[in-house]
Amino acid sequence: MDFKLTEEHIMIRDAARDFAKTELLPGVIERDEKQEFPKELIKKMGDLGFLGMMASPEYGGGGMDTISYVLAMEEISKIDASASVMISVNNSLVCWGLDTFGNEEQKKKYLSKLTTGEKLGAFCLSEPEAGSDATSQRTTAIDKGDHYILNGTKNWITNGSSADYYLVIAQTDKEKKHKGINAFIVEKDSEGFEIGPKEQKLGIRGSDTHSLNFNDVKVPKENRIGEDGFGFKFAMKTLSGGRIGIAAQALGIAAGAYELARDYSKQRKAFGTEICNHQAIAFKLADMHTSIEASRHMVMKAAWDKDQGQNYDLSGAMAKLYASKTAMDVTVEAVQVHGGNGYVKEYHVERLMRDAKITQIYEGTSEIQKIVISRSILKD
Ligand code: COS
Repeated sequence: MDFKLTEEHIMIRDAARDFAKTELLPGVIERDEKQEFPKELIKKMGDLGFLGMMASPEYGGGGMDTISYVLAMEEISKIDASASVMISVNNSLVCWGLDTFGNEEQKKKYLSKLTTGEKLGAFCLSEPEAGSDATSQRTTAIDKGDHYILNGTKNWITNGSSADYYLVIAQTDKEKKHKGINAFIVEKDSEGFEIGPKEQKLGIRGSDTHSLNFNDVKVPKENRIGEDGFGFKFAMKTLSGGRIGIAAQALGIAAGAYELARDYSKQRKAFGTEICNHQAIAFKLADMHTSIEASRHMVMKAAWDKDQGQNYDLSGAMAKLYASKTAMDVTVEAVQVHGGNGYVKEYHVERLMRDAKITQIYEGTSEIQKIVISRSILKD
């Protein structure tokens, strides 16, 4: 066993840390308030290689391992979870999905632009009545020979209005249930494609979340990913890796809140001494640090499994389940350590607490992770 990061890993982690501190920290409170994320910042993330970290270099990707990706996700999430969800969706759902399952033409045409930030991607699985129950797709994709016609609505789509290319999951043959589902690449300017209202969210408010409508959208057959009926497997396999990214995001949110609470406790005085000298606070910090360190080990293990070509469904689900609970618990305690200051925006911890909640919901709720985990441990 080797717990030591390589020099390259340290370099990537430090680059992400610097970027988060210099580019993302200024303005993070305003972006949360205004619910916006400027295009220039997305471009900068692309220029620095954060949007296509793991994708193949021949298509403009960074060719990095999953460990590098989770290290960057952690650092960026410490400061701005709205930025890190864009990075996560583009990297582990869109780019990884296309790199792994797309054909040569699709990779040349779409992936090579998504890895560099020239174009942004979105992943469209959830629907008003198909969130956790993902096989119940109502969006239809009717086979018309050389093209499909898409109709339906997708909900809570990250990068909803800012994306250029959308990976859309839809039902082609209802009789075949999940084996009749397909995945498609849909371009933003397709006729009949409409961006719905922006969601007013509790957290990750800087990220751009919309519903999307498909009204007789014509999608060429060459934009289907994989064989006919591969769409549900595509979604499941892609989400399995996505969950490692969200686990790293949760870890970062927790670690960011913990670091703020630790530093605050060393300078804030009460009853004649810094509050970290009171056991009530010191024990909170001990608990926070311990659960963060445990989450970090789980996230790294899942990333390592993926890099080793081992199955990571179980380790990824466990990492997400545990790290997202840690994010929730730690951010609540970080607000508590800050007292009254924790409840106001300029101390950042209240935002991190609001941001933490989504990590227990998206890319599979905690309850879904428990389904994946229990099925996996009980199957033999
Ligand atoms: N990798 C590859 N294939 C997978 C898979 C995975 N990780 N998980 C499931 N599958 C396959 C199964 O093998 C099965 O295929 P076969 O019939 O060929 O064997 C098929 O998918 C259906 O699987 P299953 O019968 O287990 O489907 P369920 O309806 O019971 O649902 C869960 C399985 C709950 C795990 C799935 O619906 C899920 O992950 N839901 C949450 C979706 C989600 O994350 N939503 C958030 C959207 S993104 S913000």
